[in-house]
Amino acid sequence: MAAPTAVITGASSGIGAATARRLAATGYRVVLTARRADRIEALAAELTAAGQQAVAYPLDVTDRAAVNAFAASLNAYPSIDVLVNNAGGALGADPVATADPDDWRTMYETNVLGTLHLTQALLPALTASADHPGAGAGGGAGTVVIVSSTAGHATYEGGAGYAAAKHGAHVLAETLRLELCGTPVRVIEIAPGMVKTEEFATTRFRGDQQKADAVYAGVAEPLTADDVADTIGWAVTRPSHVNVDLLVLRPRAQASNSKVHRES
Ligand code: 8X3
Repeated sequence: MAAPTAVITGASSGIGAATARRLAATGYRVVLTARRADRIEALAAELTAAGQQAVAYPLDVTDRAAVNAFAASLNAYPSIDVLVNNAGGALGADPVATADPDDWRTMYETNVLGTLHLTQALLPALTASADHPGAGAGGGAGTVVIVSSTAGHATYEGGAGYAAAKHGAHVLAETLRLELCGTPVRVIEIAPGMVKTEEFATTRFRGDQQKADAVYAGVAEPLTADDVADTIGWAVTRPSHVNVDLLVLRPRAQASNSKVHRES
């Protein structure tokens, strides 16, 4: 049987790369997309050398024409079974009074419109996909994963632009699930809290390492990208009639967006 295919956006680092590794190890053929070709090509080569199936496709999720061309290129595969909308991220942590509208625009474009582009472009293939191993019988079993955030469910000071975008991603997931009810495609939202990755906070603070480090200061064990990938891998490998609508995960030391236990 041909391996099921999973498309992962933002696969160049962090949660996206970890998810690609996890799904490839589970037996998926993974299609890695991100803007940075060198990174996804290196990861695809590494997975391939380990006997797994991986290809890289450089892609900017905000470029609709490029996303359409990418979707057309996937016709070569027997099926597209899983789409993990992971590309996104935060820019800035300024109060509403002084935040940069350009940051907000970029966050909306990547976190919301990027997810919309990929989902629209791949939905026909996901709807037509054959059941993956372990799934129940049926004519098709596609899975859309949306990696949102705890910022998609509550806000915090300095977080309005990011929280607004992630609330948008959450609403997209909720609405899509309603609209696809009765079709063989399920919609899974994974909402991570504090995850320490190599780039999330440094990108948010534009390379200011002190500010980035302060996010995790004193937190014994923030989540890792692997923790989130493990959860995504679990959710997508449930039988196809089982839908994990929404899964919120945080480190034990974080009880809410703003209540975090820090060792002094
Ligand atoms: C990341 C969670 O708290 O940095 O999506 O907004 S937070």
